[in-house]
Amino acid sequence: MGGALLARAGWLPAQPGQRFATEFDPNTLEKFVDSLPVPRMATSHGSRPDPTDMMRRLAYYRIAMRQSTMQFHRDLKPATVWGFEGSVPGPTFETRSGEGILVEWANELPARHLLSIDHKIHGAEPGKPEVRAAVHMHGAKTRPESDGYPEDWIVPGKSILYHYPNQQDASTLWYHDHALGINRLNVYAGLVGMFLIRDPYEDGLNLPKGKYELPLVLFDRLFTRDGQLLYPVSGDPESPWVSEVYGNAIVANGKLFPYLEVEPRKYRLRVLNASNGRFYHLSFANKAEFHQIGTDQGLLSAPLALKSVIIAPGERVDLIVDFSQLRGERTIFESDTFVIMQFRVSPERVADDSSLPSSLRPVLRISESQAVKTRLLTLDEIDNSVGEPVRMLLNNSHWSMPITEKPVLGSTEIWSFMNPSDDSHPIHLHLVRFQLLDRRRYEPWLYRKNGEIRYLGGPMPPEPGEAGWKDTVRVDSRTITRIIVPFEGFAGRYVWHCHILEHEDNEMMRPYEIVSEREQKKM
Ligand SMILES: [Cu+2]
Repeated sequence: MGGALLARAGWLPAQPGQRFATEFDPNTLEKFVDSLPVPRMATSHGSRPDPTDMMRRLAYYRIAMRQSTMQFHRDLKPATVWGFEGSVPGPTFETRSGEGILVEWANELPARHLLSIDHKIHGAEPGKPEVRAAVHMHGAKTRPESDGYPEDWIVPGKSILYHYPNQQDASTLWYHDHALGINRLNVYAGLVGMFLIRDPYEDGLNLPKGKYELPLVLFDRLFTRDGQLLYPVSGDPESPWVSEVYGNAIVANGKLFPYLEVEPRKYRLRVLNASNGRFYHLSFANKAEFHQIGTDQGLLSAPLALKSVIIAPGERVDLIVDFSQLRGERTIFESDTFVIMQFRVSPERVADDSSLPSSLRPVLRISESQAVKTRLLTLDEIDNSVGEPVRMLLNNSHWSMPITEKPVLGSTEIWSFMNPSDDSHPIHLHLVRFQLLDRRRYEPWLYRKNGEIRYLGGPMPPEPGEAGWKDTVRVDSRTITRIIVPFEGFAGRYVWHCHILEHEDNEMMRPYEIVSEREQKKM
């Protein structure tokens, strides 16, 4: 793994040059005094006609983005946050595959932003409304007009109705802001929530459910002495953008160092990395084994026994943790040197009628021969004269340049991401699910000099926990990472981007367009 990935996961200190606000050290707080909150479930407000079939009606939800206050810890003053329904994380949606829903996203935020906007960043130029929001359902197969395209932002006082058809397998999706040029700030302020899709196949596996199934939304933050969110800025007031943000504490479901009382039995933890830039290397302090059963887009073919798991921003891991061997004990869930939370296992024996089946859901590997096209796409960091990053690009292209990636609806392509940088970039494609083919180390300097690709070793297969359906993939430092993507769903304009939000906001995002076969013939 590259040094930057290790730094993100917490093995190494943050890189020099980043202004690391050390105003307040959350480690001075007493740990395990707040119980882990579980976000409330989103509730529908009746039904509305299905926009694709007026004879049918769909459950209708209205979710407002609001400023509110919340306590991240018993001994911290309430912080001003922006949350869906005022809560961070927002309410969890629980939906069924094949049963579409409608969500009216309402921007009820104040007119002034909570954090410092960089008006030199594309999309956030002077004259643009300061507060804008676009809600993207990460991992959802939606029509382009419901995808939360970064330019489809709405201002306070406005709302927009999105349709989620849920024509996809059971999976752990999440929703968050995606407004062009300020998405990193809106998400940091708290605009994240979880969205679960269930289906009969998954129901039949008898996995832990009800109070034994928990979302675990993780993000890191910095705080001021009085408990407010602190978003670091560069030394230049004209362009406050910083290339990466690392908090000095990890927040779980909205609390610092929470605890959870559990029974000695199996639990299902649906873990989301909603951090702006930090990677986690999750494990239990007592080295307890757990099982990974799913990834971004649903179940793996079989449970995977692990003692630790890496999760990059935007990714999800679905875990089964069996506390039956830990009756009466306490164990800490951590990411290297960072304490996340404590589990307190009750001493009384309990019956556990849930299962951890030996096989889960078949994941048919897509053969490379099915790909009709291979695209080589570079991940680029543009530095200033003193080597500080000033911008990130995909394929050396700015957001506003003409669309160059136009896959045909129903076709399969291989996208090869070439990453010459020292950073690992988690790349996310909207609309589609894909499979990771391999990563291969290569010689970046030679490529820069004369365009020659010289590999430094053979292809590395996906890690077993990445061998399911993905929508976000780590393109590790100095590798060419290849994914195979069936472009299924809808024609239209979507985006692909790095999920390090500081990168995404500063142009490490590009539109792509899925064209129908008919349009393709005209081209
Ligand atoms: Cu990136």
